[in-house]
Amino acid sequence: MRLDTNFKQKLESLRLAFEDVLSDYLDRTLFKPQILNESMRYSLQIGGKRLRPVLMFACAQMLGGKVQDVANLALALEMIHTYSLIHDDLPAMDNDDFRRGKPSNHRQFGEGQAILAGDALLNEAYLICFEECSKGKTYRNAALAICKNAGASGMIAGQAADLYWQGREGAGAAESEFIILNKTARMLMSAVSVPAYVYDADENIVALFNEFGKNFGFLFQITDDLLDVSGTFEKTGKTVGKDAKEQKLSTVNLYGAEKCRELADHYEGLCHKILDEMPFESAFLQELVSYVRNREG
Ligand code: GRG
Repeated sequence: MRLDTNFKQKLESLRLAFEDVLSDYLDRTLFKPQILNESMRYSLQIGGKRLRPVLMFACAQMLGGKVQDVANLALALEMIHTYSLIHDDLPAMDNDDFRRGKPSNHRQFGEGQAILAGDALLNEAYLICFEECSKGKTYRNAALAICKNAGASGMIAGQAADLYWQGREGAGAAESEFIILNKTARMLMSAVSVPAYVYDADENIVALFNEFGKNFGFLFQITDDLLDVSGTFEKTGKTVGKDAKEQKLSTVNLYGAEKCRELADHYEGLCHKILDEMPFESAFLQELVSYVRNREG
């Protein structure tokens, strides 16, 4: 019970640490025209779990470093994540009217402005990554990981495959794994590997962090798919029940909910095991894994 309270306090304090980083950035940034400024801020500020920054900060601390060391890269990653959600919600993609419990960006500002808000967030994120590169080789490696995982060999590849297979016959486990690895897990691999790069961890440690991020990504996506059938709008902040209606290649559509619960347990176990193998104190991340397994939103 005490551990649980400590976990929730730390989760909240890391989330708030990121909100401070974001506020500082927004305080010193003003884009023109006003509609661009508003639409970018709208999606950055309407909440979200901030899972990727929290993971990055927790891994930095686990390696003996500080939140501040990776603050700008966490900001860049969350900006890329936010752009991907704006574009994913567009009528040409997932066509969703709600995100994070509020009207999605295009419902608020129109499709054209939503596309531009997403483009702007992606470009600003790359600008931050470039600026971080001036801190030296370790930061260049970290920035490179973020850009690779988000790009044509990462999240965009996953999204393209996801879109391709929607409503199409012939996809199985291999296609589903490709989508989850790229669309979901790569961004989480960035979150956990950036601190390892920044602190110049040896390559075995970087590989362990990436392996953890990958399995955490599978756990996260499978629980996301389960929430699409058993979650609520109030808790998830998005429309539920869409995967079946729109014939998505979700794990629940492919394997059924019962098997997905088993798969989620499997990936949860793998995440715990990888953390056990790490030569660091990992209590917070261990609890975060269980928290994601049991999440309702
Ligand atoms: C448009 C290039 C492009 C990519 C879109 C993010 C994404 C890729 C699609 C959204 C749909 C989806 C199921 C993505 C998998 C990853 C995922 C579950 C994202 C939602 O992340 P959360 O739950 O979001 O961390 P919050 O709102 O909490 O930040």
